[in-house]
Amino acid sequence: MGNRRKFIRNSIFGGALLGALPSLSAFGKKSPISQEPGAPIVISTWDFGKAANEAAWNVIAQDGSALDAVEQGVKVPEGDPTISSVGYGGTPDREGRVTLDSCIMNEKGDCGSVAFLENIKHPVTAARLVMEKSPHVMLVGEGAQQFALAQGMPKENLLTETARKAWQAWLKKSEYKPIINIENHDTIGMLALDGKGNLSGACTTSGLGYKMRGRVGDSPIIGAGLFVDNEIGAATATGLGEGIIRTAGSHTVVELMRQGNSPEEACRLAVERAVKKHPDTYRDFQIGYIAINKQGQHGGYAIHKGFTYAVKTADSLIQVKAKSWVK
Ligand code: SD4
Repeated sequence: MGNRRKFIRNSIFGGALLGALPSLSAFGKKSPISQEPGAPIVISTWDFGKAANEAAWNVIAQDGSALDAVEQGVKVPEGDPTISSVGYGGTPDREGRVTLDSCIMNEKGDCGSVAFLENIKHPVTAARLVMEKSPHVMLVGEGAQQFALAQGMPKENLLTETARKAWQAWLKKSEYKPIINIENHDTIGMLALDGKGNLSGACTTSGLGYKMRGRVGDSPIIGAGLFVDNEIGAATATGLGEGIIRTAGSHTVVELMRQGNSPEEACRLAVERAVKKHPDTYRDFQIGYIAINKQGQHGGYAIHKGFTYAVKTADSLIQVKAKSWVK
């Protein structure tokens, strides 16, 4: 076994032991333990990324693949009814229906996606099934649901009582506008680099609260909400999907890394592009990107303050405050 591989194994299993100890929390600081280039890492958007990263790390620590890790990781917020922006318990559309968007992509460039999907609690698993069991990349709406059911996924009601009551209160005014940073209960995008040096990513959401029926955001769009290129790096997005799609956000971040930019610089330049594309409106909405490169370096950047992401390595689990365009 080569030195690098040995190091990776040791750091993974060292990390598994450390996992039994309380998580290190260094909000807003760099990782207290520097990583060997190429050592495994999992990052994901917002504060709920921490619990999701732990689940993903359990896969990586057992020498599992980045693909399995990101699926298991994002299933945590998908299944949590208290999180109002992903999966079960998600905020419905303006007609009171929970419709989910999700995608997944592996190191080979294989990808799968579902959009406008109803009554399936784990859309990321449906997206993976599209990737692995269908000849297509993307299925939407009824067809996506039919496919998920045919693959053995259960049909479930995803509208919780809390979400139903909030929707009914919203109906009284029916004012629709994006709320900057809907603090820490937004889309989860997750990226992982595993012990074999492979990258994968997943992105999953219930989309903008009280969106128009049929609206699909960036999260299930490969290249917008997520992009992985195993030669270079991976990126994922959160925030106003329309702005992310218009600038092919995550693909742009990966291409900027290909040009030699660090993950943070690539995210900053992609945010700058979105800001310039929306000169009259960018102050009213949030976009946040996170990225990792092949060396396992990570970075993030957002239009506005308040965007955080969680970083898990063998030695630590930290929450990072991303820098922002608007200071
Ligand atoms: C969307 N980007 O549907 C997603 C959801 C999100 O703030 O991140 N909302 O546009």
